[in-house]
Amino acid sequence: MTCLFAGSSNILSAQNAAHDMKGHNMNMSQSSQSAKPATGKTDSVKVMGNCGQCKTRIEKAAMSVSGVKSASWDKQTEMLHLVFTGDNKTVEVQKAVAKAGHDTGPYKATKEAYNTLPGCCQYRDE
Ligand SMILES: [Cu+2]
Repeated sequence: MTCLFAGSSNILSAQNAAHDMKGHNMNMSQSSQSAKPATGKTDSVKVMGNCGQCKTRIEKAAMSVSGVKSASWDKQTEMLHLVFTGDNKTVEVQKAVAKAGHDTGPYKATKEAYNTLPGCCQYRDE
């Protein structure tokens, strides 16, 4: 009973509000300030890989870089999502990841590093 009553009174006030808006042309200034996080706090980079083992290896390499708060690699998109404690460490992360055997952007794993990967993780078509 209280629910019903509250319900109908809500509808009434909603109608009133709509009416008010027409009359007064409420200026709800929607200055859309794009609330982007400060640059360097997070980043995403493409890292080549195949499987769950790759994920573990890539994330471990990323986490070994100081200033990296969290690292998460998505097998489907092959994107490594990074969160930093301070400055952007993407380049350092990419170097570490390449050293672990995974190509990322301009940083390529050396043949030696690549060859240490288990067969299931060898993502190159050769
Ligand atoms: Cu793998």
